[in-house]
Amino acid sequence: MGRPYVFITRKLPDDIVAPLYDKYDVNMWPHEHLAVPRDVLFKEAKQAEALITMLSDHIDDELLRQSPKLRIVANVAVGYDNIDIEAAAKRGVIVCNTPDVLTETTADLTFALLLATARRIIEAAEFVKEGKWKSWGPLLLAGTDVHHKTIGIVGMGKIGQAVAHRAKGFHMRVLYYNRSRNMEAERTLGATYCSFDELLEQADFVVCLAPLTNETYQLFNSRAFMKMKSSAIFINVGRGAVVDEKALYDALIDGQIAGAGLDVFVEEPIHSDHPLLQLPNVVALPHIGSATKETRYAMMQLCCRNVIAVLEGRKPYTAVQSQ
Ligand code: 8YV
Repeated sequence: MGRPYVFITRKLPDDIVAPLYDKYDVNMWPHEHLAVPRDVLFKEAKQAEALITMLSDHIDDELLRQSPKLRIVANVAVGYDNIDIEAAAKRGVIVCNTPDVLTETTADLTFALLLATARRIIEAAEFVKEGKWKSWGPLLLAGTDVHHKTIGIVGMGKIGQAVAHRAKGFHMRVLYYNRSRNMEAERTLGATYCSFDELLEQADFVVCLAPLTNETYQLFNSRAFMKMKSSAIFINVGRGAVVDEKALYDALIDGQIAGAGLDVFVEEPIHSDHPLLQLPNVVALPHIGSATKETRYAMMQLCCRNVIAVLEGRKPYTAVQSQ
């Protein structure tokens, strides 16, 4: 019997994949920043016992059906909305994600984006670099305060909790909405559980960290934006499709809300002529929530460890359960 075949859909650093090369026949899509075409993915998956995938790879029932040898899909992300986990479970394919290792890093970015949007940091930095700083005025690039305000966190999982922890340092009142109550966040951080509508009505900063599911798809629609304060800032580090982007655009244009900080979009990469990117009160980032060297290394490493565990017949470290 030959060695198991592992396909990795993006070029990963040599030192990360070295333990796989020792044991398996490994092939990597040779590009670091370019997604593997679907036909190549199908061809590779047909032979593979393990796939290491990115959010941009759609692992659907059709691909799983045509990949009879497949035993594990290890996704370099905590989210797994790119994978049909029911279909994988049906075919006995284990799906793994990368929880925990990215929690603090993603919470840091969430808070950085909140601060950047509230205090107009990107605009201000460009103002200096473009030579526009000629004088001083009392309201020049004035933003809005963050400290002592109310933050409303939608999706109080581990990342939500880490964001709440940071918010406490800014003396903020923390509200949250989640499919189930997070007693630890309530006990240790004084977070208050409320309905989605109450959160929208009361929060100065509405922070979306929700995963994309059938229930959360376009949760933030025109009705939701209408409920928010006209001074509210909307932050999304969850998934783009949790938001109706047209409704968000209209809410920003009509002054229903004051600004938005977005790390995720319906289509990624977002096209530079997208209407949202034309608005001065939108801060947009290229999905960098977990993007520090330390954390991305930890995520890739965890994927490799999960692959080795499954191919050696052991229990994976971080398998996703199908609901
Ligand atoms: C991904 C993310 O790591 O983990 C997630 O769910 O959204 C990011 O942290 C990144 O998009 C690479 O797949």
